[in-house]
Amino acid sequence: MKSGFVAIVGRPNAGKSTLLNALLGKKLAITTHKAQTTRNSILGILNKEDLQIVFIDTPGIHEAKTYLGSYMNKEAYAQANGADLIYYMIDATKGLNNDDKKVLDKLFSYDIPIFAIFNKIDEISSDKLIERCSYASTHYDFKEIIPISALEKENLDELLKTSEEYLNDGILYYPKDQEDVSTLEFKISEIIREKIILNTFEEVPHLTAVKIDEYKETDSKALIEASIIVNKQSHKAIIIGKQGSMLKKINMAASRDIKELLRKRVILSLYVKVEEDWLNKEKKLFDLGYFNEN
Ligand SMILES: Nc1nc2c(ncn2[C@@H]2O[C@H](COP(=O)(O)OP(=O)(O)OP(=O)(O)O)[C@@H](O)[C@H]2O)c(=O)[nH]1
Ligand SMILES: [Mg+2]
Repeated sequence: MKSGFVAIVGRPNAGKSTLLNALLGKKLAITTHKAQTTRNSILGILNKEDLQIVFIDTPGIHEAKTYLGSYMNKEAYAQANGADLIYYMIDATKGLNNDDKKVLDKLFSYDIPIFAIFNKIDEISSDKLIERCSYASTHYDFKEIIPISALEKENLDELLKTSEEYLNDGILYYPKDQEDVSTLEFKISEIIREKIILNTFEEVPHLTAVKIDEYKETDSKALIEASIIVNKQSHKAIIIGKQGSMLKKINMAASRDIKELLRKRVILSLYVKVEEDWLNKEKKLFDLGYFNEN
């Protein structure tokens, strides 16, 4: 029996959450085309005969400008530091740059095997890919360099097979039938946040959070009340939209996905609340589930 923890880390938008979902064959983490979508670490447990890999999706490491940003970076580093193996995700269409260097210098100091995962190979020529992979292999001590497409599920079998070699004979960390550890409230709040990110622009997605205030379930339906926390009054107007049109759009899109998750009728009520500068208030962040355990 082999088992272990694999942390998926990297810069924002590299495709970490897409990879987690692809490896588990279900949507455990929200993904969008905008950077800094993921804010918490999200576990996905892959169970096979004689194998259990706990994958940990983490927030993209970036230059933090708020407490929330620092929390996100700290979370990513902490998860990497506790793992048996680190996948360093690189957007192959961009390659490694100076921002990666800072992150990698820190990750390599942990003395944990690191794979360079070149993602999005469906969008790049093989010449460019070879050039970028060879740069990675000459400049860093990656144990393996593996090109994949998380979106097209390309080369994931190879990734898994190679990863197994770096795991130890171990114990079962979770029951064999468990695939994730996220609470229902977390999953629902993330679905709502995804719809906000997809429907709003510029700084608004980054300055918005979601909190589930009430959750009631009967056999036939779920009643959910959630607050959308915004940073300032003008953002409240944006999220509500003309005659409530934006909020309605977010509600409809979220309800559809929540219904699929719960497999029952969903009555979702959304309220928009202004909490000035919530991203820099430790207590507020704690209440919203943004705190480091380690
Ligand atoms: N073409 C292509 N796009 C991809 C691939 N993997 C991910 N993407 C896209 O890249 C964007 C970012 O994906 P995410 O999975 O949200 O990226 P992330 O690394 O989790 O980003 P953060 O959570 O912000 O750090 C999305 O639009 C994905 O659809 C891939 O293999 N090929
Ligand atoms: Mg993500």
